[in-house]
Amino acid sequence: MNSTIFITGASSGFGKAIAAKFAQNNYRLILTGRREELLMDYAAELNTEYGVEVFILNFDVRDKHEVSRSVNSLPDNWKNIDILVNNAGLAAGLDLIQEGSIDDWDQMIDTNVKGLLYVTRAIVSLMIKNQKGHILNVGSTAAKYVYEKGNVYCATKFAVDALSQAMRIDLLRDHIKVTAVHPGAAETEFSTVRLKGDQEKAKAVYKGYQPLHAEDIADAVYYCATCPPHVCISEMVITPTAQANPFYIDRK
Ligand code: NDP
Ligand code: 8X3
Repeated sequence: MNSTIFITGASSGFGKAIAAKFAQNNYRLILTGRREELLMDYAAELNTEYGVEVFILNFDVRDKHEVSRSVNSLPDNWKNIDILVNNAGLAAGLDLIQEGSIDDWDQMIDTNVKGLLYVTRAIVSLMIKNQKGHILNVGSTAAKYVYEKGNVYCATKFAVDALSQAMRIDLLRDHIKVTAVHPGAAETEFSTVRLKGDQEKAKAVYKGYQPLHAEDIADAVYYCATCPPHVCISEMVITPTAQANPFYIDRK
């Protein structure tokens, strides 16, 4: 049977591009997210284009009961998960800490940190049974540097970095690889979500330089996930050529 990949946040951006990349390479896909209709349409598209099997799970990563119920509901022939990509996440707001919205903070912490933990806990026991697997966590350059108004978002991504290191240690005995992929600026729905639907401000984030495409991150994830069994990429930081880090962008 072909290998199976479980992707959170597959309705948009990186998750969607990762799904396409693995579909092109004949993986069986488990695609998850809250927007069920988008996932259903995309599953049909991938199935038609690449002939791959796709299973949809529709849940909010913040709800630990929904997460475990959804993962437990997988039919037996979908439970041998080879790769988990913890990608679902968001930034909500861009505010000084003294002006930040507590609801935004809750949403980011609950999604980016607690959601990632809930999904990992549900899937890792399936991998441990097989004594193999690969978890790839999507962090960010915001996991490496804190910038003005990035406060809580950066803190959640620092946590993703720390948890990736911790998982790599704890799962060593079970032969499970753990990789953190840390992208820089990429034009997806990310900035529109962060800026609460303000398309103009979101576009301005990427003005004057070539940001990453979601497909660039999909290629990186695919590379990390297809190294030989004895090779584990611990982490990969990927920025646009025009970006050195969150502070230095060569805008023309
Ligand atoms: P998008 O907004 O395009 O995609 C985010 C995905 O996460 C969507 O599929 C969304 O699905 C899902 N998601 C969000 N909240 C939840 C939730 N509560 N439960 C389930 N799924 C959820 O952004 P990106 O593709 O850019 O972001 C993907 C990851 O990459 C995030 O972790 C982000 O922090 C990180 N990142 C992004 C960068 C960028 O510049 N774009 C750079 C570095 C890291 P749905 O709404 O259907 O639930
Ligand atoms: C997204 C990249 O620079 O907006 O994680 O934090 S940044």
